[in-house]
Amino acid sequence: MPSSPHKQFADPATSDCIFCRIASSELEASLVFESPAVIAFLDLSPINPGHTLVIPRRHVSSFSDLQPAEAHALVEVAQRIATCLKAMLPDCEGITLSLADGEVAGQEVPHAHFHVIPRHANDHFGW
Ligand code: DGP
Repeated sequence: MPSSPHKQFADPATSDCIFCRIASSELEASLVFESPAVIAFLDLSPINPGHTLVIPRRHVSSFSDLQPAEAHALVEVAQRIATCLKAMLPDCEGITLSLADGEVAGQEVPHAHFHVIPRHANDHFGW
């Protein structure tokens, strides 16, 4: 399990949240970025290689409930990761940035997160 300088003690209120457990290093994930407010890691079921999730470290279910500074930090990290993915992946010709807010919108994990998805010609991704 990777050690993190930002490791937090488990909060009983969020200990059943899979992304909180990743943020506290209780569960393993392939981290690509971390700061005191935001972490990013590879999606377990990637649509394309490099598919990354960007989450607030604090447990917030809905994007609408983020503090403005948290929302700005998420977008900034998502942009940095998009830039890196385009530079690093030879077949990455573009990026899909998406966020589902609420079950009806397709949100499966109730901890706000952006998907940063590398795109290439003929990848048949139909969101
Ligand atoms: P959404 O449907 O927008 O809530 O996306 C949830 C994403 O989270 C989905 O693409 C799969 C990913 N995911 C679910 N559980 C885990 C996990 O334990 N580890 C990682 N790395 N990703 C996960």
